[in-house]
Amino acid sequence: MSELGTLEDLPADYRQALAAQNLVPLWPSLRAVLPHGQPGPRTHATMWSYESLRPLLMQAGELTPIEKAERRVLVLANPGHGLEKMQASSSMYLGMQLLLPGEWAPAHRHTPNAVRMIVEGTGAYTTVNGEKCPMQRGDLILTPTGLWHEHGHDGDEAVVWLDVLDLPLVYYMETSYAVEGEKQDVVPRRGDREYLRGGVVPSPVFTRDTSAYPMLRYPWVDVRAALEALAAERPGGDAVQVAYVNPEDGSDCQNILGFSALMLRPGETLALPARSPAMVFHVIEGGALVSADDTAFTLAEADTCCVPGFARVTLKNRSTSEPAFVFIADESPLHRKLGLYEVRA
Ligand code: GTQ
Repeated sequence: MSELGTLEDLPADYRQALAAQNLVPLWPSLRAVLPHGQPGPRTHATMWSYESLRPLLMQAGELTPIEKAERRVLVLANPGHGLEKMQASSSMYLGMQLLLPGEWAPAHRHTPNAVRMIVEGTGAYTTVNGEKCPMQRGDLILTPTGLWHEHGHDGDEAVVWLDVLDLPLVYYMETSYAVEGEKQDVVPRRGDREYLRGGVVPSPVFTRDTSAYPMLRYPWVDVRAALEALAAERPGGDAVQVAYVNPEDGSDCQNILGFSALMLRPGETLALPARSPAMVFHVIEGGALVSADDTAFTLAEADTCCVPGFARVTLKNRSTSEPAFVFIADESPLHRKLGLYEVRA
């Protein structure tokens, strides 16, 4: 690979003449946009401790009334992108959202897709296109692109959840916007009950739901039970992991980001192949060591970290007696659709 000419190699008057016509020479920047062998990600492996951020989130509850915030969120921002960009990776946004008893975060809908992973507290709910989805620790609730959603709270303790959105990508594409709406009428529908167990549906009255998002709430009790059942079946060494999918056709539950839950058996270490999408890990139960190339994090319950694409990732259960449960978000649906998905052995 030959050494290429730099901008400084060019006479100043030539550079000025180019700029005056909105022209740029490629060769000084060619290696930056097409680095050799693999990308040079801006995404840094970064960790956010729940124990450390929680007091600041609760303080936001005292400093900023919900009417002044609409969404009371502390964004988990990756310093590699610059904190002001509010992104965890090129395409993923993470936020910790706090809703206090009696509060209401008004209805809106927007082009980015969102999911909520409930971190603590009970009594809150999200209403998505009229379907009221209760929030319990570990539940996953979808608010896909274009669907109305509002958050309410009938309970008596603080409720916190992790928001995962594809906002950075949708914003980059200049397609990000929101529409504000009125309080929704609740409809008597519960996808999480109708699709509660694979292989059986309510009978005799059940209509196949051909909408893009037939299931909006994935209760943790059921996902956890599925992982426990898989762990009992699978030999050690095979990953115990389930993907959150559309129960009608088995496709990714959203278009851009992918979501899964993983169980690390007691004492288990799992080496993942290097893959092109960036990943986010959030501990639902237990503790895990996450290493990505030369960086390692010790995660306790409710801690979150992100790792860049193409990193070699190893997950290790910190306990030799208890399983650990990890929620994973990644950019794989996007990479697959764009033909950019890569796995390196
Ligand atoms: O709860 O609707 O973290 O619209 C960022 C944007 C949460 C939400 C975020 C949002 C929401």
